[in-house]
Amino acid sequence: METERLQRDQILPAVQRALAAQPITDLHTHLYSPAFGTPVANVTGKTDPTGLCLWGVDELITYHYLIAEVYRVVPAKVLPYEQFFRMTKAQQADHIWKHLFVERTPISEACRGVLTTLQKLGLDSNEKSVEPFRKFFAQQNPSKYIDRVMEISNVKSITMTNAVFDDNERARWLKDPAALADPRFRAVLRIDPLLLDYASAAKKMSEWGYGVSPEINDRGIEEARRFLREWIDHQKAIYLAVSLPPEFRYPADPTDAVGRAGQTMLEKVVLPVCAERNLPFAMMIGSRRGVNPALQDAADMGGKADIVSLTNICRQFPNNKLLVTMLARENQHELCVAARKFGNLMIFGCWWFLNNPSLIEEIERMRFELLGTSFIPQHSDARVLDQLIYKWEHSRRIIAKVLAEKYADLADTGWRVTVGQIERDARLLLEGNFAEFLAR
Ligand code: FIX
Ligand code: ZN
Repeated sequence: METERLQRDQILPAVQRALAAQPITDLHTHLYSPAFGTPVANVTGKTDPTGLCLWGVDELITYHYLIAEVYRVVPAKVLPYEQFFRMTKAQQADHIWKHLFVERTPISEACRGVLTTLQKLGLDSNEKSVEPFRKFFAQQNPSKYIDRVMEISNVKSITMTNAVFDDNERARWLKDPAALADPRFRAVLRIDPLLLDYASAAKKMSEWGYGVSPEINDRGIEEARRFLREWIDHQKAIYLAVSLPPEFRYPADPTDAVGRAGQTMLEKVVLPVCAERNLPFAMMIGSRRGVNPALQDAADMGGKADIVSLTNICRQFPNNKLLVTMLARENQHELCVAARKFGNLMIFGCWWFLNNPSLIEEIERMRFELLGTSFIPQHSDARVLDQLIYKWEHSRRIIAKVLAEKYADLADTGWRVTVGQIERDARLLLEGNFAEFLAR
């Protein structure tokens, strides 16, 4: 069976089966293990209002994607932003459920995601209120619930985003790092301020005891390297990461002092430490922060970024491994072409506003055509644990459709398409390419 030629009508079901059976390594999420504290009411009775481990129906419904969407329906003139953010989580969820799920049809991808998640958990989403769902979630034990979500979504490894300049998160890492260890979760050292706002990063590093000054000098560079090395060890980080605006340029404009400080940190601190530890550096490029700041986490949008800057980095730092995703649809083709030129560039995911069926389909098709199977098609970016269920269910379905078309095209040439090949490719796409890139 493994090596038998599949008939045309057997291809799609075989691809769907292989992708469903393949355990996933999710390489970029904003999820945390329960040891980071959970604000969600649960059977253990232990809650932590500033905890980072988010799960459950109120978190699902108040996802920042849905906050943005409810403001299209009930504008700020009717419900001022400050008033919304002063409401409790449950009140916010009730407001969103009423306006997006009861009084309108929940067609958008973010709305549909809540419905898929509830369905896969065995809940009927046809409810006028959130209350019946709350009862189900209040009975869960967070750690066991994580196992259940991972089983339903077939995610075997969750990669966190650990913002070292975030005071809440940093305090938790310093308190008891051993207590944070959880084999289901792996850490990523996220360092945005170091590249985007050197002045404030330097101030913090200096307060924390590193010999870093506002003017960059040799000692400061060595101390910033020490800071990264110590935190890589502390978190056991598997890569370092940054999210960059569309305006990011390498090399920076000589008149842009902030950009030049970021360039020095990139060239002299971040990339050398990554190379020395053989860790990838992830660049997520194209996020324009705070377009409507009153929307808080929902305030950001995207913009077209500069591919030449990326190819400059790939060329000048051949000993660095770069994991890259770009937010603009307009950047996707040139990003694929760049990946053909540089073996140290691994492209991943359909990020944020691209994580919609129509765009995933177009992007994956283009990637298969330009790169074969040598890329990482998706990551979830889940902020709420339960979102693993829908983000992966929806993406898997599209990847299967596109991949099956490609096998059918091969079958047309007389090539023998087999289950063995399909399973090998499913492993590469959902787990192997990332694992091999880390190990390379
Ligand atoms: O920078 C990032 O990692 C982004 O993914 C997030 O900041 C963003 O808010 C998000 O949740 C996108 O899906
Ligand atoms: Zn993210």
